[in-house]
Amino acid sequence: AFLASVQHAPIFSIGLNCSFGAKQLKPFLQQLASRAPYYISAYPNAGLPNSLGEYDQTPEDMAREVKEYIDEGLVNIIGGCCGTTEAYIAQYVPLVEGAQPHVPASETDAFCLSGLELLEQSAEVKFINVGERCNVAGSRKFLRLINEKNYEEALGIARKQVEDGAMLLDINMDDAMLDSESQMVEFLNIMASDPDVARVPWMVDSSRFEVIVAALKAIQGKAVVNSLSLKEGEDIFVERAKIVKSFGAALVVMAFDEQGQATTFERKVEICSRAYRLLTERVGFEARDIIFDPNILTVATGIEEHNRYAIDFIRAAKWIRENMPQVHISGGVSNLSFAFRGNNYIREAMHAVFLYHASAAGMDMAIVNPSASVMYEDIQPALREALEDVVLARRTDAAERLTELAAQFMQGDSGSEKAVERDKISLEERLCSALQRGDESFLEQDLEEALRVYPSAAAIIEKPLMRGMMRVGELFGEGKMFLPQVVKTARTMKRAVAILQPHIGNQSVTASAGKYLVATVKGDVHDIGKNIASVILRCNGFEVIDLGVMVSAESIVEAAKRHNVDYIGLSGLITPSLEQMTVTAKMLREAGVDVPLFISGATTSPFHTAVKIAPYYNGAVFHIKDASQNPVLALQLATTERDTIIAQNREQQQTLREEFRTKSAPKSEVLPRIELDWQSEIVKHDGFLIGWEPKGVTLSKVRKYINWRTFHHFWRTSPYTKEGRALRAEAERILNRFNGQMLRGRVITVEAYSEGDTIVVNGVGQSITIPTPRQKSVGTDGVALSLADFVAPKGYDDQICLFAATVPKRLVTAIEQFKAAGDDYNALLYQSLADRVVEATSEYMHRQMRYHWLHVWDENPQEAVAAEERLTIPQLFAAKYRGIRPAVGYSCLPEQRIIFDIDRLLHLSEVGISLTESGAMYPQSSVCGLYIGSKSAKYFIIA
Ligand code: THG
Repeated sequence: AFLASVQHAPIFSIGLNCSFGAKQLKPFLQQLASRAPYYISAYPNAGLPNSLGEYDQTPEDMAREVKEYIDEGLVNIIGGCCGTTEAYIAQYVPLVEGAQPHVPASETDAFCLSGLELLEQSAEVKFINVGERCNVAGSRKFLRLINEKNYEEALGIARKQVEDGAMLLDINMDDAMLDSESQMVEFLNIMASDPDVARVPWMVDSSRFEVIVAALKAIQGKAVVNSLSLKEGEDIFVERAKIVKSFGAALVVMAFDEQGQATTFERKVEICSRAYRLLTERVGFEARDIIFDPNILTVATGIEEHNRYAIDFIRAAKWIRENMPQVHISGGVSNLSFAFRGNNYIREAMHAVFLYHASAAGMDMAIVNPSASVMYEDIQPALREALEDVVLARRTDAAERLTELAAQFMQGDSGSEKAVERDKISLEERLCSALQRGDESFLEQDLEEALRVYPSAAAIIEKPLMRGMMRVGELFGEGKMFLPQVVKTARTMKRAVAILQPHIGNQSVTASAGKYLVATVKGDVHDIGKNIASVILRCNGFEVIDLGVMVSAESIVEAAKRHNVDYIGLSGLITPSLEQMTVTAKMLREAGVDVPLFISGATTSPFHTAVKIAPYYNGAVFHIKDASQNPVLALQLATTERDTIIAQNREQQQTLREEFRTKSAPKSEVLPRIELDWQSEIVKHDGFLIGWEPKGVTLSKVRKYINWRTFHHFWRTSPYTKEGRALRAEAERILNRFNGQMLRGRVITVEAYSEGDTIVVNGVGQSITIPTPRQKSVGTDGVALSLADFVAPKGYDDQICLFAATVPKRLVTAIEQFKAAGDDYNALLYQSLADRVVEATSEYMHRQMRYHWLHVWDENPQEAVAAEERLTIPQLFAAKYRGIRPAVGYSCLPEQRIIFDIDRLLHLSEVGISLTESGAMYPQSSVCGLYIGSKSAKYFIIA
């Protein structure tokens, strides 16, 4: 995309900001040098930064690499950026003396447009199709959505066209009832926010030039203007074309002039030739950026003068291609078939026939409905002949004959191709693939058919549906399917079972891979990992009994016995849940349950499982690191490998237990600690408790603080793949709906001092002691750290902040509603977003607090605030600010119960957070912790 913009943007200098060393920059420079018609100035870093952010290359090393640039003629100016000094630059002076500077590449002849990505016409991409559906004059639905300001669905129309293969999108807001100019700009800005839609170049379609100019200002890539014509004479045409050229856009010219629309071959040719001369001679327009539209007009209307409209377009295309070989030829194809409105199959077939002939004549672009699927080759011969009679004007009665024939092909919607394709595959295949694609459009119809074919409803679940689910499980295991798709699949399965439910009655469904009970233990509300595990288990053919969150040991025992389950999975996030898991394991043993027990959740570990759970249970106990591993292990246990796996696991746990005994032997040595100069470290105390809340601040404010990397990590997608981009776009659309929701959070400043490995906080009339365990061994700096090291001892008047944040109420309600409706996919998606939103909120709150604090912290407040303002979002994510923000539950702040003490000072319920008996926060997307502001605190790594 960068190369595309360099090549064609109407600008003279472009900076590319990237932290590259000379070696890393070189391949990029080579591409740039061979393709861009510009002089190049390069100033690489002294290599890539090492893990400390320093640059290791010497001037000599770097000069060696830079010499290659000069020898290959890649640059006109050479310099140095991060890590370089005069000593480096001095090395380049002899290298450039007498050297051959870079000669700018000549501009390519290829026709290029760009959105976020380059669209280049080439031997492979000869024909460019433009999506017509974002047009208020051409789509009733789009017009309605724009009128209702339902931009989300309107954007969906744009996205669907790209999915259907549109390489360019036409956007038209010309409606008498709309303020076209502002409407155009508003919608383009929304389109720009969707990475799938912004990927392709855009064509701005308006008969009003002000609208076009406003649109061009809102577009970053190389766009197409649709259109100008000679309707208002040469001067206006030339003046406007100059403006279009100044934006670097390509231009559609319609075959209109002062006398009106060109309908005949001669008039089309006459107007296009005249426009061509004006553009190339008076405007200096590149011929390859000109697109002629010789008017596609409606045929088969019953009016004789219309009979030659199509053939005259085709002939004109041929003439233009021969006489002005560099230009492009386009047209709005759907106009052709207005006479057959209501018969989409005939319309699509007519378009296919027209494009077949017109592209052979030289047409290389078309505005079309990208979802059209009728192929020239697939049209029945008799119909094709009738269509060609019309398009090529071969018979005077062509229109009548086609009208007669068309009735047989009457079809309301353009689902034609789908229907045909579906007929080709077996029922079982159809059901299987519906599951795999998570597509419910024909589910009911296919299941009805299945009920007639299969002996029972249960058999349908056991055979085709389970097979589909198993295939999904396999594909996911092989990394060929993505988590979001898998979760969607599970939704389709649920829907299928719901449809079959009335027919199942008392029949038992048996093809299950086993019964798997899952629960988040008592005192804990975190269920996102557990929910993913359930979905994946279902995809692998397990019958999942999900007991939900905060489930007591008694309920787990009761359900395990009642359902006679084959596996039990316990999940929990906070440290008290570890204890609860032990309690549950013991109670299961007492009840005589000994099926394999799976332990998972953020604070669980192989160590804890081996030492604190396995000894208290009769069956095998496995620690699971990743939710998606649940079914893998369960399925393995169902094979003959079972005994070996269990024995291995038992052995490993024995080793861990022995390790634990030797490790936990009391250590006498006192580890070296850090010594800080408190005078310069701490926040000066000003005697008052400060409280702050993001009052009246909406979610929109914190969207830029959302760490999307973490989001993609959760969903195991890459931000750069199609799946990843689709997921991100979906997430952004959801957030759009919550933009106006109020943030919820609170920060207070309290007096604090350290005492050994604890921090003592003095609130109003309350004193709390926060245990901050010291690291068990020394780090690279030779000391063992505790959070308390960064709070001054008694007598220094130090302060820290306590904070808590949660997500807007409506987001929580939405998650609960999806859960209640059994919609796993949306529940997970919203939950994973809520987790990011609360993190973003605490990032924002922390930043606000630093602003308030910095003037008391630093000797030079202006500088301190300015430095803080300069931090980029990635720098914030990398915690490059002053101070740290540990949250309760991290190993440096492990005591969950301190949350009850913090609650007494912060009053969490006023923020919207409630606590379980174990100190878990509800909503589960909540955080609570400390801001510690001492200067050196940033050296503490919160893990
Ligand atoms: N040349 C150029 N630009 C153009 C056209 C052209 N822009 C507009 C138009 N013509 C191309 N776009 C469309 C869009 C939709 C339809 C036709 C042309 C269309 N719409 C259905 C109909 O009217 O039957 C609407 C159905 C619905 O409401 O969904 O056919 O020629 N340069």
